Amino acid sequence: ELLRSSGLPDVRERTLIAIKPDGVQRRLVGQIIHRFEQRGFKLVGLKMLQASQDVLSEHYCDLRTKPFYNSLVRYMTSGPLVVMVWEGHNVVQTSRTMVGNTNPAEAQAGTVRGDFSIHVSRNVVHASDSVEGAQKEIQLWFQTKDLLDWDSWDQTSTGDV
Ligand code: IDP
Ligand code: MG
Repeated sequence: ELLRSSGLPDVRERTLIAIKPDGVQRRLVGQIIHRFEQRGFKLVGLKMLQASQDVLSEHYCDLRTKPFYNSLVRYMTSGPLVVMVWEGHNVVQTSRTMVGNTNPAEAQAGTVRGDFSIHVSRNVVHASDSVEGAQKEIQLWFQTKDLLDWDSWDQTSTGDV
């Protein structure tokens, strides 16, 4: 169902986006945030942190048996991450499109990975791959109190602060 009874798009969907250590090292934080703001999504949570092995083993639990798993954890703990929750209509699927293919060699130009990376082991950004996955990841990385449910001034009737 695309529209709510108000006629406005359903904006309650949320996804987890993380700028990986290479993205922080390469000073790409601003450009990546800019793309999500420009697209029209709403930032509801943001923090910079050094990830623990425990959180990463949960975050990447589906990949534990992969040959690259240990190097993936080393990469993800090699420096700070910027972890964010973005909200908006269809944000999970649209973010995946904006981020591009896992393998930068196959990521389209215009996507984050297609514009900023060349190798799958340094692909700059994470984006949740399903609505259910996003809910799990958001719970893993954020406490509910740190997600802010704010209204856009341009959606209130008077614009008064
Ligand atoms: P995704 O990040 O596009 O959702 P996943 O398959 O969930 O891709 O893999 C998670 C992360 O694991 C990738 O973003 C990438 O950093 C890393 N990764 C995936 N496949 C490989 C690989 O073949 N070699 C090295 N790292 C990989
Ligand atoms: Mg994934």
